[in-house]
Amino acid sequence: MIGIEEKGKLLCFIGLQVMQVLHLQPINGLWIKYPKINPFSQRRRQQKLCKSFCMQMSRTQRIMENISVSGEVGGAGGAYSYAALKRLDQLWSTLCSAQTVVQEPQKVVSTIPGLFSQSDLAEKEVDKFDVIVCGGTLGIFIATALSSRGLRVGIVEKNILKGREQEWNISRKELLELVEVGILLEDDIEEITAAKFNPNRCGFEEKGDIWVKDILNLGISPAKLIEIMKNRFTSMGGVIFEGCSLSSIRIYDDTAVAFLVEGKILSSRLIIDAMGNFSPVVKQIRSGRKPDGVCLVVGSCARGFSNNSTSDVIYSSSFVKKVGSSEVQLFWEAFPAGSGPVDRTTYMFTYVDPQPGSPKLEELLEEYWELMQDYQGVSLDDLELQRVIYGIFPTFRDSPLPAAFNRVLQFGDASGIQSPVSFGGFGSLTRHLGRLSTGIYEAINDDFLDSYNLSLLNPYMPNLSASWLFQRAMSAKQQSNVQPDFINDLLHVNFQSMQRLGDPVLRPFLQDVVQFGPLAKTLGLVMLTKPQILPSIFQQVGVPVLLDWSRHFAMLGCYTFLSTFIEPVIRPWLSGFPTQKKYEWKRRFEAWKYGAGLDYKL
Ligand SMILES: *[C@@H]1O[C@H](CO)[C@@H](O)[C@H](O)[C@H]1NC(C)=O
Ligand SMILES: *[C@@H]1O[C@H](CO)[C@@H](O)[C@H](O)[C@H]1NC(C)=O
Ligand SMILES: *[C@@H]1O[C@H](CO)[C@@H](O)[C@H](O)[C@H]1NC(C)=O
Ligand SMILES: *[C@@H]1O[C@H](CO)[C@@H](O)[C@H](O)[C@H]1NC(C)=O
Ligand SMILES: *[C@@H]1O[C@H](CO)[C@@H](O)[C@H](O)[C@H]1NC(C)=O
Ligand SMILES: CC(=O)N[C@H]1CO[C@H](CO)[C@@H](O)[C@@H]1O
Repeated sequence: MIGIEEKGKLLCFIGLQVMQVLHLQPINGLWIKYPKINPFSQRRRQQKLCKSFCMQMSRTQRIMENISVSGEVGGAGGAYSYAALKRLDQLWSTLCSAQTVVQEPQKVVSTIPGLFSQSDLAEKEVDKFDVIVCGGTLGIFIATALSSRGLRVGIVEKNILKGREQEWNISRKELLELVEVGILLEDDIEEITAAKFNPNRCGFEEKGDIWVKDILNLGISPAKLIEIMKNRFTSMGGVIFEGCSLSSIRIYDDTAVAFLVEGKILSSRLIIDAMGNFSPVVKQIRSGRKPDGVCLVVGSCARGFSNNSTSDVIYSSSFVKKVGSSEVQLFWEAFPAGSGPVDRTTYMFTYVDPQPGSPKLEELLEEYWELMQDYQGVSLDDLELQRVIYGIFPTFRDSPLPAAFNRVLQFGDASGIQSPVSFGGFGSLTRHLGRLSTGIYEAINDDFLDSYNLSLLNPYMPNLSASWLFQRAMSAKQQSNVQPDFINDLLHVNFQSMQRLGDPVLRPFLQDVVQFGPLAKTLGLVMLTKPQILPSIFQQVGVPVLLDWSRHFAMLGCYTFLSTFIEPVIRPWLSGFPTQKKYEWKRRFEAWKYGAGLDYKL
């Protein structure tokens, strides 16, 4: 099979020959017949022709092939070469064209009744651990936290375990949560911070801007952070199996055994699945079902910008736009990059339904090159591109994912605990790490490792479910009768109201935390100031989604009440409860508190 590049070259060659014979030349899109002339100018013309043919290559391909992609590893965006982009687009198309099930998933996990015995494995050597974490990039954090409590932990990572070059953005407040868990030192924060930026803008094209401070205002180097974690983890006796992939898992009554493609066999009491959105275990649990919504992200990091000390947390385009064959609402983010004073990362993202006709990543990138120049007020010719970034983030309405098997727990993006609006996987990890490391440690200590007991660690959270509505509200509907500028308008009204209500309302929201009081106040104010927007909201998201949302909103209120008033009454009795009840109640308290976003302190 010949690749796209060869095809392009072949086409170019054939085209040239044909044109030579016919004496044709393209001028302003018309094919003009040119007279026979001397060989010298003919060669010049030939070069020009070749250039115009090669322009048939997409701009994205030309740009990506001109950037060296050495040394990049997979992360949220994957390995950033043009071939990798094509592969991801292929996967995305399959997902879009599927009915409900993308692909019958492979059976990775199987349950085997009875106790594990070495003789089942024909005397093969087995490494013994308390916990095995599959997927190292986010998994290293929980692995380190559990090691620091004295457990023997192993990590299975299919690449070399290192952070990508592209920075993660986060607030200091969130990093301090890692310090609290005890896996990061305050001094480390300075070391890993590559860029700081303030103020931060929430912009709405043609409507106005809202400025905040200290929101997602640090660019940290994942490479350095992961390096620090890695050293800490191994110094506590942790073992990393790099370049190893999970092949299958067998669950016995007393043990979970992981078989690696490379032939190693690891046994443990608990396996933590931190393999992200596309984890094969998650695919099996969800029976290969297609996601309910998807966020597509494209972007780049480039040198040559001028105004560099501010960031855009979100910037929404004024109108929905046609990309490929569907209408999308585009949003932007821009952050100064740590690699140099005039470097900047800009992202363009959109929420779509995975259905035939949804835009491909390459189509979005083509749009991005054009629009980014207006958005940032620069010309692409003045920029030196360093890397191109893209990713697909699926969401399922029923998140977080409860444990489906004994002894296997989803963690991080695999558990679906991140916000369906921002997909800040690392931000959500920082907030839940303390809760999860304590909970997992207790589960291991007291042997609460069956699926029921483990599910208490990934409980229903009304704040997460309520956020689903926001994603719906922000994704353009095909053939709708709402105004094309509706989404931008809606966001602007909401942000304006939040700003009027002050920091206790605006700040948690911008850090992905949905709370009952602030949400109720914001909605109240929006209805008072702009009641005429209501009918469009109904049309945009539909009555079923709104009804479902009202249920989660009510639960949010309920959890807030339980956490504020009931928990203090029950907590003093906790120490007298039997172990199993104590474990259950502790998890219930956490579900109330986190489900209502009450762990957030201003
Ligand atoms: C390719 O990259 C180099 C170095 O970054 C740059 O000077 C050159 O203009 C680029 N060429 C194209 C066609 O983008
Ligand atoms: C840079 O950003 C600041 C903050 O928005 C703005 O006030 C200033 O006008 C900008 N400067 C330029 C040159 O765009
Ligand atoms: C912003 O860019 C200018 C050059 O355009 C540079 O002198 C300055 O240090 C940069 N500021 C920051 C905060 O990176
Ligand atoms: C939870 O774990 C405990 C301790 O292993 C066990 O006794 C109990 O049956 C489990 N609960 C359920 C519902 O399986
Ligand atoms: C829900 O609350 C938890 C705890 O505050 C927080 O970590 C999480 O980001 C919140 N999620 C959403 C979508 O609000
Ligand atoms: C580079 C990077 O991680 N950018 C992230 C900044 O934060 C927002 C919101 O959490 C994310 O959506 C971006 O991907």
